Amino acid sequence: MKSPRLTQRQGDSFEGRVVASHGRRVKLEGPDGTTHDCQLAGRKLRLVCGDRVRWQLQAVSGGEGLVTEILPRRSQLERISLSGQPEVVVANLDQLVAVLAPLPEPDFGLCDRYLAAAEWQGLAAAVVLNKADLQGADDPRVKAELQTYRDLGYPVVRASRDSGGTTSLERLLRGHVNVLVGQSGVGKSSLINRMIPGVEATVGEISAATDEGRHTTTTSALYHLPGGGELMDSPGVRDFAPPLPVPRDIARGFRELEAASAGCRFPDCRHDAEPGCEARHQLAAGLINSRRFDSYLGLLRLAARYSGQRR
Ligand SMILES: Nc1nc2c(ncn2[C@@H]2O[C@H](COP(=O)(O)OP(=O)(O)OP(=O)(O)O)[C@@H](O)[C@H]2O)c(=O)[nH]1
Ligand SMILES: [Mg+2]
Ligand SMILES: [Zn+2]
Repeated sequence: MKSPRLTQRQGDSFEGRVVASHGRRVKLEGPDGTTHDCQLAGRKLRLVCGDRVRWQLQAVSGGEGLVTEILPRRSQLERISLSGQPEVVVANLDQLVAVLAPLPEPDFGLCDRYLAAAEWQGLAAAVVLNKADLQGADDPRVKAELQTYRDLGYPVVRASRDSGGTTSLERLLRGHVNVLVGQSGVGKSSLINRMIPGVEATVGEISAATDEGRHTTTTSALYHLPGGGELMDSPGVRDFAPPLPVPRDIARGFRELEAASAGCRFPDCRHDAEPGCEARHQLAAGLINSRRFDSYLGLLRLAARYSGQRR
């Protein structure tokens, strides 16, 4: 039988999608679902999971081709790296899913920053409380914080390793290109293993997750969901800082502030110390969650500092 591959020649060019990225080496998936190990041409090219590329059939060490071009990204999730530079985490996604768990202790400020990054990028966003089988999942504080996200319009679902424990999450992810983000040890890779048959993403013990500098998942990978759509795993973080917009745009990352700002006296109100601020009024009346407001102020101060430096 004639294989289409026999008709391909060195130098032929194809389109592919990055499904795993390890520095200069990437695994690509073609439109027909076949995968190809490739290398990056040139030092400047930086690829992340979800990227669409052009590659050329060519004998390279440990691979079958060379990626020559990255196609325009329709969206991306970025963070500030330890060296202070913006760094793309994953590309061409449409939904960010922030994963929390009773253990390690949930960092809701981190969750707020992820949700703000999603808002600035125009991505849909949702929150998952994983390990719902643990007692801490019903802690009143955890429940109250999750209700705050729900009240803001974010889908919030519980998930666990119990049978049927990922049904709501699967419904939420279906048809989207999703990324799972969150602290190390919340169970992102475990969720992937449970939802996607045949996948064995590495899962770490919780002790490893709390150990400084050790993270189980070290690179991102893209998986296909059985019900349609895709899911990208990402390495867990201890902290996440998105690249910040100018101070006056920070509030766009917080739905409650966006809503309140129509009532503020000044159209460019930063909800800081301005008179006639509706957001401050709602905060004082207990209508805006003060922890969320603190998350906002933290980002506002940071943005003000950076934009001050630039001048
Ligand atoms: N009780 C309980 N434990 C879980 C559940 N899901 C995952 N775990 C445990 O949580 C630990 C961490 O799981 P991982 O899937 O490696 O976490 P991760 O978020 O991928 O961690 P990083 O790759 O470091 O970011 C492992 O010991 C899992 O067995 C769950 O639903 N319930
Ligand atoms: Mg992991
Ligand atoms: Zn205001």
